[in-house]
Amino acid sequence: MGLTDVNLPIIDARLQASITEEQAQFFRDNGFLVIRNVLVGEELKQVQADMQRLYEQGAAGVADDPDYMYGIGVKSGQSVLRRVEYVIDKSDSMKVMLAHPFILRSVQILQGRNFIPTWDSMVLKAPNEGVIVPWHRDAAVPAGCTDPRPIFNVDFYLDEADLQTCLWVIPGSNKWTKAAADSRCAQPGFMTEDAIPVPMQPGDVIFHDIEVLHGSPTGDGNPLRRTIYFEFRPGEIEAGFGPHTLEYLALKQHMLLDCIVRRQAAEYAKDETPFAYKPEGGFAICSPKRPEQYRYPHEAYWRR
Ligand SMILES: O=C(O)CCC(=O)C(=O)O
Ligand SMILES: [Fe+2]
Repeated sequence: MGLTDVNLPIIDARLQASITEEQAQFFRDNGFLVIRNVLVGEELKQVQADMQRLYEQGAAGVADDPDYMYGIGVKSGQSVLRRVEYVIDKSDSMKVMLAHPFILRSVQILQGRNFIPTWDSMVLKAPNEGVIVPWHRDAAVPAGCTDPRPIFNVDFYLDEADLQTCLWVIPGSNKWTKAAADSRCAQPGFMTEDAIPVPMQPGDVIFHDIEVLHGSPTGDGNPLRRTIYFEFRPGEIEAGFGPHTLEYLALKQHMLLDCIVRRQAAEYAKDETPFAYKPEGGFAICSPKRPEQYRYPHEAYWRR
């Protein structure tokens, strides 16, 4: 069997409550998983509208705010918005989305009950700027960690990604050595012989392991593409190896609990069974506290 002959599981979030054990194993083996129809109806509309506002605000130019990150447009040579950090702080529909029960139940299957939400960002492909995202890993597993549970991003697509512009992944590259991954990333151009494309519709989600190789080509005349990245980590890996302090983990757990309560008050989530976050052992929460903020800057909580 060739590298790219993977049998993608077909997962529709409207038809099951979480990923199955078999689908979880596909993710562990291949480093990615596609889930259709996670955001639907009113939630999709609300999230799209809020992120459109944020995109337009950012695209107009936000000075002196490190949360708004710009690059040079390939076509225009102008400054273009490429990323916005801490989107949960910037929009209520992002707080509600963090508590999506299908997603949290599935994260729990892969990471255990003590999972922690870490990064939350919007990644952008500006219209017509043909930005290429070269082959990369998002991050390395912390040094010294041998815990096999995956650290991964949940990518919520708010716009279509067609074969011209979509993400490509190399199945199984999450298991490669650093040397093998570095050598593949050093190949010139955006080579796809050993990769598969992952076309997406608005509301679909990709789980991608931080160590799976991925990237996207330059699409000629590409439309705007907005993707929300929520990263999750097993609490035991964070506690043992960082990169954040223990204080950060507790703050983010309270933030997550608050977002779960917020979701229960959202009209568009009223018919669903909420996720029950029940961390245990040293991660157990005795009394939930209202979070003081929704933006805990990573650099303020790095370990020494
Ligand atoms: O959305 C894409 O095409 C890739 C973005 C990406 O991998 C990243 O920003 O880390
Ligand atoms: Fe990435």
